Amino acid sequence: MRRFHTFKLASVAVLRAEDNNRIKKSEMRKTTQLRQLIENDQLEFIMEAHDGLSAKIVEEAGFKGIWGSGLGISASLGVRDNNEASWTQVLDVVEFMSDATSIPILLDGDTGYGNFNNMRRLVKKLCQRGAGGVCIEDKIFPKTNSFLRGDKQPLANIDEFSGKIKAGKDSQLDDDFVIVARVEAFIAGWGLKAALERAEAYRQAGADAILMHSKLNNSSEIFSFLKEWDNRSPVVLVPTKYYTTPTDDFRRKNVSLVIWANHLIRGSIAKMQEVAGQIHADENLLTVEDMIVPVKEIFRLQDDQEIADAEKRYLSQQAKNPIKAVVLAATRGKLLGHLTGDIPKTMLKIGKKSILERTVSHLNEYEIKNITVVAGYKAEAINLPNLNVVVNEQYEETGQMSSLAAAVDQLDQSTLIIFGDILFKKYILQFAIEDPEDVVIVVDSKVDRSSTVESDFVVATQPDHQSYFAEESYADKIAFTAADDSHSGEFIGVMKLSPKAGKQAQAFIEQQQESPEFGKLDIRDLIDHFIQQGTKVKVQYISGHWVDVNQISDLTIANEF
Ligand code: SPV
Ligand code: MG
Repeated sequence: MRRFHTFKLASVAVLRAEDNNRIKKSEMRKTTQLRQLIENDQLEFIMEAHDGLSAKIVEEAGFKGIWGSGLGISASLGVRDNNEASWTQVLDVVEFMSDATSIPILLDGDTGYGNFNNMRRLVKKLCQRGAGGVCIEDKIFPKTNSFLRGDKQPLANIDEFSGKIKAGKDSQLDDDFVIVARVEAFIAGWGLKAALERAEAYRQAGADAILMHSKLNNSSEIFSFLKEWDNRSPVVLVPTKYYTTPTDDFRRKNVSLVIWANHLIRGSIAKMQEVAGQIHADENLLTVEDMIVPVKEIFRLQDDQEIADAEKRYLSQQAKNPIKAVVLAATRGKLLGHLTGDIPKTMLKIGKKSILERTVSHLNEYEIKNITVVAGYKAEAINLPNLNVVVNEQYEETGQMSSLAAAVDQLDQSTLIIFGDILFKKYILQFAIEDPEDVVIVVDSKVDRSSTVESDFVVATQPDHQSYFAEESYADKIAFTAADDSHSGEFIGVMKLSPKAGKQAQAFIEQQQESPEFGKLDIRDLIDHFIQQGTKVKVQYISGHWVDVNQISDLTIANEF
C-alpha cells in the first residue's frame, strides 16, 4: 500500500491549480518546491552543486532542485568529507548557492553536526538562509564518506537519531521544510532487516522521505528495500555506484527522487586538470583558448547585465557619465623668463606643488581621473603619473583651439576644459560639474573695469547678483578686450561641455581645421561659435578665488593664494 499516496495526489492537485493560475515556480517558496518534488507522483531529479556558480549551472540545465553535496562542498573547499569544514562554513556556501538560484537546495547535512540540539540550530539556520530541506544520515559525528572504509562507518543509535529527526521537525521555521533521513545500514554492512527497521523508525519520527544508500555497483540492495518498503513514504536514491541501472527502473519502482550526487565536481576536476596541465606544458594559452569558455560566459553567469541595468537606475549622473578633463598646457609662458627655461608654465611650482599638480589633485577630488594634458613646450617635463599627455607640436605658432584639437577624441563624454596656467579654488570645478547645461563657463565678476588690461571678457544676460536664487545668466558675447561696464566678468579658463556640446565642438574643430585661420583660434572662439549656433552658454559666476600666472608679478599673488 502506498501510504503517502493520498498526500501525493493532494499535492499534485495543488500543483495543477497553481499551474492554472500561472504562478511561476520561482515565486513558490523553495521549501514548497522541494516538498512537491518529493511528494508528487513522478520521478524527479536533483543535481549536485558545491558553490554559487555550479548551483546556477544546475538551474540553467533545467533541474528543479540542487543537492548541496557534502563531498562536493568539502572537495571544492580543499578539505576532506570528514566534517573538516565547520557547519557554519558549509552554511555560508549554502547561502551563496541559494542566493544564486531560484530552485530549492536539499543540503547534505551529514549527521546534523552533533546531537539533537545542533540539529535544531542547523534547521533554523537553513530555513533562514533559504534552503529547501536537509538530509541527515544515521552515522556518528565526525562522519566518513560512505564510499570509504566500510569498517569505519559506525551507525547511530536508532532512538538517538529518531530524536534528532523529531528535534529538526519541531524547529523548522517553515511548514514545508523537508527533512530526509538517510539510512546507512547497507553502507555499514548491516543488511536489509536493519535498513528496514531504521527507515521505519525514522518515518515514524517524522522524516519526510527516506534516502536509502548503497555502495554496491548494482541496485539489488536498493530494490530489495523498495520491495519491502512498499511506498510507505517517499524514497530518495543516490545511484553513484549503481549507475548502470536504467532510470526507468527507478520510475517503475515509484522512487520519488534521484540525486546525481557528485558529477559537476568530478566534471570540473577533469577539466581543471586538463587545462592546468596543458598551460603548464605549453607555457602559452594558444591551445587552451578553444577548450574553455570565454570570459564573457563568466560575466553572463554572474548576471553582469543586471548591474548594467541597475547602474542606469541608481548611479549618480556623474558616475553614469564620468567626466573627463582636458588641460591646455602647451605654452612656455615667455614672460616668466628663466623660470620656464626648462619647463612649461604649467609645471611651475607655486609653493610645494606645480600648477598642474594642483589642478590634477582638484580633479581627483571630484573623482575625475581621466585627464588629458595637451603639452607643447618642453612636453617631456610633464611627467606626473596617470596623465594622458598629447602634444601640440605647433604650440609656438598656434592658439588654444589647435591644442584642443590634439585632444579632440576626448570630447565624446562630458569634459572639463581647463587652462593649464590658472590656480583656482577646488569648489570652482563643482560649479561647472554640477550644472546640467550643455555648455558652462566660469566667469569672475570681480573685475577692475577701469583697467586697460585685455582678457576674455563676457557680456551676459544677467550680472552676478551674488544670490543663489538669482536668475540664470547666459553669455551673449565674449571677446578679447579691456573690460567696461557692459561686461559681467572675465572667463577664467574653466569650461564644461556635455557629450552633446562635445560633439558640436568636434564638428567645429573638424570644419575649422581646414582653414588657414585655425591656428589663431582660442577657446573664446569656440564659446562664440556656441553662441552663434544658438547653443546656450551658461555663466557660473565666481568672485575671485583664482589667479592666472602670466608674469613674474603674478607669482607673488599666486604664492599668497
Ligand atoms: C555527498 O554527495 O556528499 C553524499 C553522497 O553524501 S555520497 O558521497 O554518495 O555518499
Ligand atoms: Mg555526503
